Amino acid sequence: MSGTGAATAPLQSPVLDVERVRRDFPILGERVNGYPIAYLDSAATAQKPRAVLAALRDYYESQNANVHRGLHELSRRATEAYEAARTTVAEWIGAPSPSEVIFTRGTTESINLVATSWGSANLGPGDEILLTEMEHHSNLVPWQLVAKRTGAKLRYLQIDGDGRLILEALPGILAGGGVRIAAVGHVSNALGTINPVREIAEEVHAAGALLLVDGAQGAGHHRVDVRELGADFYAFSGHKMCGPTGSGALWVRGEVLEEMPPYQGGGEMIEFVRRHESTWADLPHKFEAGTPNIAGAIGMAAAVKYLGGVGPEKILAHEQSLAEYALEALGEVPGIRLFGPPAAERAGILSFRMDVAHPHDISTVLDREGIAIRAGHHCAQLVMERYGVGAMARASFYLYTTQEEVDRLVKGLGTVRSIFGAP
Ligand code: 7TS
Repeated sequence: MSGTGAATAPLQSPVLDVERVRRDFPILGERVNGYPIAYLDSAATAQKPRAVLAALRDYYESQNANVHRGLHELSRRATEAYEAARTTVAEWIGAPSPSEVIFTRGTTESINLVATSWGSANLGPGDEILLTEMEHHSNLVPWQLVAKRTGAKLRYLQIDGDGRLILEALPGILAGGGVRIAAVGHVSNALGTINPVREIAEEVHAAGALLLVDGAQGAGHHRVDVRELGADFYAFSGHKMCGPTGSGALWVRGEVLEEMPPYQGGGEMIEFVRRHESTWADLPHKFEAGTPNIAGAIGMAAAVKYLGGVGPEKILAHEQSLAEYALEALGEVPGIRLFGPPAAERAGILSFRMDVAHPHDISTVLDREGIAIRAGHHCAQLVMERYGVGAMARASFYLYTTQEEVDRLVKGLGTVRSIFGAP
């Protein structure tokens, strides 16, 4: 879209020194099909800065041992580093205490933990679980499973044509008195919508229910304060915020966590084991059965420190300015359909379709020019159903994304149009 006002804007982000940030990410120097990689798939997983890679290497080179067990020096080092990581991650989300933070494999495991442990203990026939049509499958299927087991019923908040939750329906749903828990995404991975979580929390709490926030697309992208948000549970993934794969966490408000039964049984989570019953370790270890992903937790903490050094406010401002730029530039591509709200209400996630080509074909053509996007249902089939489509193409941005990469995306869509026979 060269020639449009948007495309001739300065390449440098007004808030973030992107070129400097990019030097911290070795993978961004890769070439794909002869082009420098334009990685526009950060909502699936983020790239890793040198600081995270170095923390992982340092852990394995000078600290590796199992945690909480050995009385030897390496085990002490590993335990200290693992627990220090918990404190770093707790501070990142404003958790009042590190003992309220459980390390998990990621958002999916965090939500399964809540649905299984809290859900089994607190839900029964007549109770309701409130979800939204915007949720990732990770925030739907665990609730479907627990609803089947307990006899609880699922209710849904719908989405409007612009990708916003229809909050006007919330009081009516809550007035029924059946909702025991609401589970809502902080940021939609399919539409980019930033949801008004605090407003939802107030209404949900006034109705005597709890609120789980799926923070997979929130935690590494802007400042999160779980108390300010009013959440009772906050689930997030390390790998989507520049940490290693297989790392993640769940924060649970202390009073709620105290009452929850164990999720999995095994080593580390017990105090004492007898033949027919056992007692549980202190929080949060009661919820961390088996050898945890020690390196993952340490790498996730290194990612938090890195993102903290850049500044979460700057990251959000950068993503939003890119989203605004991209919405305008993509909006001028003939035959394009954009999904989701205006830039001010969205993160750096932009889903679209083209009249001439299926999302999979769009992605394949772009890949030939070194541009990586996601195509498919984005694990959000209720979103696809809402808009009457089977799949969408999605570009997603992070702190290392440049305007030039957005320009390449727009140009690439021109190639898609010419290949698929548009005039
Ligand atoms: N919730 C949301 C909102 C997500 O975007 C994702 C992953 C998850 C939960 C699950 O996270 P995980 O780390 O446990 O897998 N979203 C995506 C995506 O958009 N493309 O690939 C994974």
